[in-house]
Amino acid sequence: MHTTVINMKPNVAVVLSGCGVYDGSEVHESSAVLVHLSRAGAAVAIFAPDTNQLHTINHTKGETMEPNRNVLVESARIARGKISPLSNLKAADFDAVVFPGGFGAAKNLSTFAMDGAKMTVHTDVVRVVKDFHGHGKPIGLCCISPVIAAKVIPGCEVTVGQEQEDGGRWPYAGTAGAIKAMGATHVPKNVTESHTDMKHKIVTTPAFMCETKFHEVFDGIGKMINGVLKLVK
Ligand SMILES: *[C@@H]1O[C@H](CO)[C@@H](O)[C@H](O)[C@H]1NC(C)=O
Ligand SMILES: *[C@@H]1O[C@H](CO)[C@@H](O)[C@H](O)[C@H]1NC(C)=O
Ligand SMILES: CC(=O)N[C@H]1CO[C@H](CO)[C@@H](O)[C@@H]1O
Repeated sequence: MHTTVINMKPNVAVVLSGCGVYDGSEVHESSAVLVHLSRAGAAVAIFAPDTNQLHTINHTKGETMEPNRNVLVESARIARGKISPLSNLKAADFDAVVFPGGFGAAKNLSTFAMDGAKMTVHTDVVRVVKDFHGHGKPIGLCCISPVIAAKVIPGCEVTVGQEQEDGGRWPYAGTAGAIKAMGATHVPKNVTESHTDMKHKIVTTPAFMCETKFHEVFDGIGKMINGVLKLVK
C-alpha cells in the first residue's frame, strides 16, 4: 500500500493596520511578508479593521494632517484592493496569521504608542490572536507588533531586537522593558534573525525596530515567515 503525502498550500492571513510607517502598516515590511509568503507558495488573504485611524501623519514632516483616514481603506492600497474587514477573519479558515509592523499596530491595533505596557488591544485583534492561539495555529509578528502577542498571550516569548540603543541602532530599545512588564519574555535578536516560541507557536523578528538597511529587514522577515510555515501542520 502506498501513502501519498499531499502538499497542501498553506493558507495564511495577513493583518494590516493602514499604509505608512507613522500611522499604519510599514509598507516595506508588509511587502516583505507578502513576497516571502508568495515565494513559499502560500495562499494569502489580507484583513484590516474597518475603523478610523488614530490620526493621519503627513509623512514628509511627521505632522498630523486632515482629514483622518480609515484603516481598511488605507490598507487596501497595500493589498492591491483585495482586502476584507478584520471582523471576518476566523482561525478555522487559515493555517497561520501574520502581523507586519509600523505604528498602526501601536496606534490602531493597540494603544501601545500612547499607553506603553498599560495598552489595550483592539477587540477584533484580541479575538483573532486568541482564536489562532486556541487552535494551535502559528502567529507571526514583526517590528512593534510583538507587543500585541505579549499582551494577549501572557508568558509568551517574543523579540523586538536588542535591549540597548547601541548608538541609535535600536531607537525603540525600551520596548523590551514594556514587553517584560506585560508578563512576556523578551529574547534579544538581531535584525536578520527571528525567534520561535515553540510552546505558544509565536514567531517574531525585529524588522525596522532596527535602524538599518532594507535588505536586512527583508531577510529577517524571511526567517520569520519560514518559522511560521514550519509550524503549520
Ligand atoms: C505635508 O507637509 C509638507 C511639508 O511640511 C507641507 O508642505 C504640505 O502642505 C503638507 N501636506 C498636507 C496635506 O498637510
Ligand atoms: C548581534 O550582532 C552583533 C554584531 O553583529 C553581535 O555582537 C551580537 O552578539 C549579536 N547579538 C545577538 C543576540 O545575536
Ligand atoms: C486599539 C485601538 O482601537 N486603537 C485606536 C485606533 O484608532 C482609533 C481612532 O479611530 C482609536 O479610537 C483607537 O483607540
